[in-house]
Amino acid sequence: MRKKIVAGNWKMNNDLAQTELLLKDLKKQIIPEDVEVIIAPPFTNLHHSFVSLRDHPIGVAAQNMHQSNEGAFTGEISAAMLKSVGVESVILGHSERRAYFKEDDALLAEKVNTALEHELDVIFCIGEELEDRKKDGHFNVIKTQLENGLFHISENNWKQVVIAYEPVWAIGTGETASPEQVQEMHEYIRRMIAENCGSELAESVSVLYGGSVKPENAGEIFSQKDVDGGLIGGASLDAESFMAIVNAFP
Ligand code: G2H
Repeated sequence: MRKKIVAGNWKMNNDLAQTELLLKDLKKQIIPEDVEVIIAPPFTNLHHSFVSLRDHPIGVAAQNMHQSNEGAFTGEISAAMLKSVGVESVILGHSERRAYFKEDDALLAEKVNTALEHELDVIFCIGEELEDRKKDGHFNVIKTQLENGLFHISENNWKQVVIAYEPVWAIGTGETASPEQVQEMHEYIRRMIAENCGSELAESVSVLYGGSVKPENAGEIFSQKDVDGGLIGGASLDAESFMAIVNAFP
């Protein structure tokens, strides 16, 4: 049985006061026992979120981290710093990091290694651009991102890894991949893991979908065979919408 996971990626939203309000709303909700719920607030609100959620089943993730352990990297945050404020996992390779901050597969492979060494779980994001899909290159893009960024890890480390498939053309655009497109790619991702790391392991890895997931479309997406949950952006900023998505599994 694979873990069902819904993670809220707050991106660069919510100051401390807004975070307090959203946490207050989230804590009123009943979290289903079979779904792992995670929020990823900005760095400035990680510790506050961890303390506030201490007796609550919602976990706290970071949206990024630096690949080095420490040093002269002005403006950056290390894995150890995240651990020290109660963070359990980190999102790596989000398409916004890849596009705006030029994070490539080689850098992401380093970040993955550092996170795993520090016992942080990794939500590893992959996804193709619209251009790739138009020219039928989407499977190749995903294959390359997996091979160059993730497939070097040891079998033992896979327990700490979740994959999030987020087609760039469906992010924050209101455009969602159809449930068939999502299932087709998730099945492909699982096949790639099976070919590289064995079928037993492939069956155990949770693969999330991200890209304009809303309460209205979550149920259909989550009922696809190879979809184990979602990475939610915009709709995670409102407790009611986020919880409707958490409760959308069939
Ligand atoms: C994709 C997603 C969360 P949204 O970036 O990672 O955001 O749900 O707003 O498309």
